[in-house]
Amino acid sequence: MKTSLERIRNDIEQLAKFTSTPGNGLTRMSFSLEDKGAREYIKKQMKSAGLYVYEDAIGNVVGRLEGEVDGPVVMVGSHFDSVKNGGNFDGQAGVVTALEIARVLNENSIKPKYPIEFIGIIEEEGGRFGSGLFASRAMIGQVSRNDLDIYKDENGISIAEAMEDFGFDPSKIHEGIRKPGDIKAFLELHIEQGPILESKGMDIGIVEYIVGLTEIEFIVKGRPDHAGTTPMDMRTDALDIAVSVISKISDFAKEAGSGTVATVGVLNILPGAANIVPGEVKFMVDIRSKDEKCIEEVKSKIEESLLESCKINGTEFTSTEKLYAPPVKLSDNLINKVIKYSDKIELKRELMLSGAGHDAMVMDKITDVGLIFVPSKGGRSHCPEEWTDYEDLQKGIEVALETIIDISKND
Ligand code: HGY
Ligand code: MN
Ligand code: MN
Repeated sequence: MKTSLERIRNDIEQLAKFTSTPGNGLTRMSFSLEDKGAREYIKKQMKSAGLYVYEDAIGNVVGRLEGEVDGPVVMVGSHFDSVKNGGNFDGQAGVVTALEIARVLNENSIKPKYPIEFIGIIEEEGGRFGSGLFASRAMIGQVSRNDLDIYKDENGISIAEAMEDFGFDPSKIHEGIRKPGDIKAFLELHIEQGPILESKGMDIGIVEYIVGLTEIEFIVKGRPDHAGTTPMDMRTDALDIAVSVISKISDFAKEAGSGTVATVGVLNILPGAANIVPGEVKFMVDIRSKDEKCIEEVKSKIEESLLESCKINGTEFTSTEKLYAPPVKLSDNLINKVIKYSDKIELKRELMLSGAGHDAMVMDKITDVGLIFVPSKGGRSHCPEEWTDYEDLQKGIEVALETIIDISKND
């Protein structure tokens, strides 16, 4: 092992301190105080690994190691924002991978042919602004200046305002765009967030496919009325209408097959008082499948069911797709390299489908992408119980190190 277990453990433990919910998992929203703390830690580690450190126009933290040629960069990293009350490894494991690779290259004076960029990516979860895969989508030019005014947090602060507060100029967002050809390859290490590797006794997962996903916001209009004086047959209860559809969504997913999943993780009732008939209900549906047709099938069943229920109640609904990412097949070139180095280190490996979305699925639009999984204890993630043994993380980092050395030294 060329990497240091102690440094890996220390990175995870230090990063875990930058949370707004100490004692109840990791909560690190983009452009927040916690972001600031984590960002400064990452920058400090990058500087001490001899990198040229900068923040791009999107707000990502980047450490750069020059190569012999001024060619396309090899990029390695992951996101450093989190979900609410999440775990210490989601995204963070991939950032620590980048930091540790940078340190090993530095202490062994390894000079690559191609420049390497080690990146801490913001707003992958969309936890603050409801805009998942934000920074990677911005990197490939899929986020406009106008979007920065539209995406808002629960206090109505837009990404543009939050960026300005942080010292970034939202009008310069386009300067963070990477064109096809700018990046030679993008490698991400991530925790599996599922039970497969642990249950099969595997050391690492090599991702072949990432499921497609959509996140849709539905708003059902009702009529707020007095809960005590309004007879049941005179109500337009937005919650009644929404629940009559929400209760069918799990079956819609099962009927679609191909491992399709659907989740309602957000449900807001307005005005939100015990003695007022719900006047409006907002709920978010997250639908994922390796088959795009299944995603479409579940989405249209929900909309048809809502249309019917609203018609019966003389009301209406709106649906807004907040995020869409099609399923992707990752690069065979990188899959084969990760296989080669897993075998060299004699690790037990498994080719996999990722049920979680990752920045890798967006970067795939402009470059070859590789995604390495390390086991999650009990398959748990997006919760304070999320855990990966440091020794397992280190094995994955060793494979990532060998892969990065290979692709940054060879054409
Ligand atoms: O939702 C996801 O799959 C990822 O954690 N953003
Ligand atoms: Mn996540
Ligand atoms: Mn993640």
